[in-house]
Amino acid sequence: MFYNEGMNEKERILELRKLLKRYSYEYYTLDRPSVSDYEYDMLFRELQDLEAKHPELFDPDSPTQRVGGEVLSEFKKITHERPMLSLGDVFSYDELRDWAKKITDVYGKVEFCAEYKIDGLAMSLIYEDGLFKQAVTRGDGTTGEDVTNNVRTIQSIPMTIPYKQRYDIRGEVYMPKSSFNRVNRERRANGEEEFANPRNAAAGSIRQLDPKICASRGLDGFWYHVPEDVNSDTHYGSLQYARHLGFVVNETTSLFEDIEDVIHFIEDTAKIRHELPYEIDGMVIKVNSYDLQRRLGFTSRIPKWAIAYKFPAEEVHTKVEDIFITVGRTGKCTPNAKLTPVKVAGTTVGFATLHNEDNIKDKDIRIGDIVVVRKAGDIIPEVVSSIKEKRDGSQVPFIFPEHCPVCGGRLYRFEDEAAHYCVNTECKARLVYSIAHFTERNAMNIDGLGEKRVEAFLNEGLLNSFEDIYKLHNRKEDILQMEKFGEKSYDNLIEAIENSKKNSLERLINGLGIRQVGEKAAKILAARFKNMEALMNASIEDLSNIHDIGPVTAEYIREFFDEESNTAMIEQLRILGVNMDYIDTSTGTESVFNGKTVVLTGTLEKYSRNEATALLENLGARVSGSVSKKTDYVIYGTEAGSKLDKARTLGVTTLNEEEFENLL
Ligand code: 0OX
Repeated sequence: MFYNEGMNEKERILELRKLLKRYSYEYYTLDRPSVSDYEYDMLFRELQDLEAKHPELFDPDSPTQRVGGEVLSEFKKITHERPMLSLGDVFSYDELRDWAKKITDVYGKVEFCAEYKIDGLAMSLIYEDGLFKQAVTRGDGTTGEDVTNNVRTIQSIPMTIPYKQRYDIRGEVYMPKSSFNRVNRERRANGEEEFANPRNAAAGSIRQLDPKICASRGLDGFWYHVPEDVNSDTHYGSLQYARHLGFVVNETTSLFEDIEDVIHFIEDTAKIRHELPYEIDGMVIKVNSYDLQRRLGFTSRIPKWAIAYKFPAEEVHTKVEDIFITVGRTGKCTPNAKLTPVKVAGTTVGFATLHNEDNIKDKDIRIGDIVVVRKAGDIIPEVVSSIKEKRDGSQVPFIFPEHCPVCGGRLYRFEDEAAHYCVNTECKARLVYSIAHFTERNAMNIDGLGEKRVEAFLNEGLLNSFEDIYKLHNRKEDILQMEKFGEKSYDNLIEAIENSKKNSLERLINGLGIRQVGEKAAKILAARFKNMEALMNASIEDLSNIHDIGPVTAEYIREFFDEESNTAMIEQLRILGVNMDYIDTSTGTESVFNGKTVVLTGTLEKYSRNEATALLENLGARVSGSVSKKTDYVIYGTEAGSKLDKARTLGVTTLNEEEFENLL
């Protein structure tokens, strides 16, 4: 829409970058978008296409570079120029009053700044010459980790600011509740362990070596501390200036002259905190004047001029009406309490996990007990304890069943494990989950065969295994008799099943439901082994030599293929026409770099670092920042240094630019 006919592509690139930066600032920082998501996406794509045509115009600050760049093999340790402070905390208003009194007794009337305590990950952002230079985690307060590549993907953080001196601003990177729910939904679908709370999820995302993963997690940030007074002699003033520079400063941050007013603010916040789109676990109260902050000073790493008031974990009482077992995809049996519904931390809770047998025994939780319930990390409901004084003799201790509630098979509790498992691979509970996982979008992608339908088909005796999916066309009559099944949906289902036979190998590997092998690991395995046969023959050593496949996962994979019923199932799938080969969509041609880990070092003559990276990634390689024994190739240019030496010491294949080109 801003396109000017006479404009050349270079000008258009520059214009698009400017436009997209503005839209992104309006959307992420101001929360006030002026164009639709669709318009934004179209402009973004146009810029991506033009940049691909003009690699010579590469700019690390382009909006397209904020969706995840170079993959690292470790984070660099960075010493903070000024230590990152911790907060002392209080748990009651009286303790808060005492803290304020100690200050006002000496200094008289004092202005306090009160702000939400965001439950995330403390971070320092460094700007030089008006450009974002580095993001470092708090670490131990003195030394943190360089997570610049990941933080760059947080769209609300400005990459340029109108302030030319070195600028250090600190705040909290957090995961909004909406992202947390989405990420956990995806993890559940992939059979991965869910994050316990948004804080863990944010920390787990920031610690990803591949920034694309971090970018996909929807993190955000609030900025609340400028250690050196810039353009203001108060904390509040420096936050207003930070907002002017483009940072997201929490709007609720407020000034008070009386600690009693601070307490009212805390009380009001406590009432609405569960409705906020992000988690807060308390409030932080700071002395506003920088001068007074300096006079008050510190005790070790804790400033005397700030304090955290922590919200108490809300606990409620309710009755355990029953205890029942659920069986997961891996056969793991989890005991759960059915509760008389009760409101806690913002939602009504009717069920709570009891984790395992030992937990029930240790806490002596009985059916009929009145129990204390709270949400762990304010998210997942859990039973804290039973109230023994409220027993009337009708309570019944829970005896962990010896048999699976779904298939009746024996339950096993393995040595050193707290959980019970149903090991019957034909167990219906396991089957429903397993088959639904097999058909899922990221796996075999069979539309029309979700969990509900899989269950219905199982009940009708139409499905008992993965193989049965590919025999469903023989059961047309039976299927058409089922409720909500017309000719059209039958045809669609059969077509989706037929199409799934042509899937590339990684989808099948993901669908098999091997422990710890989700979408990402499946891709790596498919790219490396190319066909099912080779993967099935891989040794634990072959597998754990692959970057990103740890020794435990390697063992799970080997175990899976050592099980005869699994190899027989795969053979059946092959006979039924399911493709067992990797289809390389990166270039359509086979490349020696496909599935390999490559490190670039020194200066190449014909390619910039980014061009070479893009080229290799298109060929299916993973480009890493450091050399280890898992590296397959080190490609070196002039002035290559320690990485090349290390590669030679480790016996990793090294290629100069000419050799690299020959292999291309
Ligand atoms: C928060 C938060 C944490 C930083 C340096 C001295 C006091 N989690 O929201 N810390 C601080 O301030 C510290 N403020 C906050 N709002």
